[in-house]
Amino acid sequence: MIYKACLFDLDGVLVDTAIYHFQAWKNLGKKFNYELTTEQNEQLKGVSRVESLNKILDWANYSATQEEKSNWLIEKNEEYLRLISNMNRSEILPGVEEFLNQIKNQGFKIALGSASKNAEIILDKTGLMPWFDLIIDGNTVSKSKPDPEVFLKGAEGLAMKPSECIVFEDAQAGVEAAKAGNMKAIGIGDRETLYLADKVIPNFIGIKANELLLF
Ligand code: B16
Ligand code: MG
Repeated sequence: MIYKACLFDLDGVLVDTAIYHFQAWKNLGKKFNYELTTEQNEQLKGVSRVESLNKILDWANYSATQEEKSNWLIEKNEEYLRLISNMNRSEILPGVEEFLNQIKNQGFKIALGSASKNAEIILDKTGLMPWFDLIIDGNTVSKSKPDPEVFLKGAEGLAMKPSECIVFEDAQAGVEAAKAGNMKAIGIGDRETLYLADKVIPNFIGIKANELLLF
């Protein structure tokens, strides 16, 4: 099988924005006297903004009005944007740029497949944008992972068949989305959590693309 495209999740794969999402949600939790834990934050990875708020309100057992919810989504995002305003190249996860260089040189098309509506801002701030042929993000999709929409749109936008695409994901829901879309999935993280992935690597440090992308 010849693979021609690589589709990357953003948070947890290329950069670690989870710390900023956590900080912003924790601050918001003060409004309804709720202290979000690091374990709960894990469960918010890859989950859209509105679904994240719904989960947190469930955990807090707080029944919010529509108006509260709309205001809080805006406030959380304002705080998140403030927190990421100084992001720069140093926050690209180790080995990522070297890996992107390798696959670009090997002729792979590269797309982003992220749930975040702030993906372009982050790619701009970190200098990752020039590697990407296509951005599919929270502004382009209507269904959240594990629905395969984000990756199927990526394949379609690159004019590739799903079977020609390899997805890189750190969240279980993202790996499920890739498999549901009939794509190969490479998990970034630990094997226990990402057991549905075709391969799992802890990070991109020292990874040889020609070996990893052999299936
Ligand atoms: P935003 P990914 C996801 O990014 C994050 O993991 C998740 O925690 C966040 O809620 C979601 O983006 C939406 O982000 O509020 O910026 O639209 O992992 O899909 O790249
Ligand atoms: Mg992620």
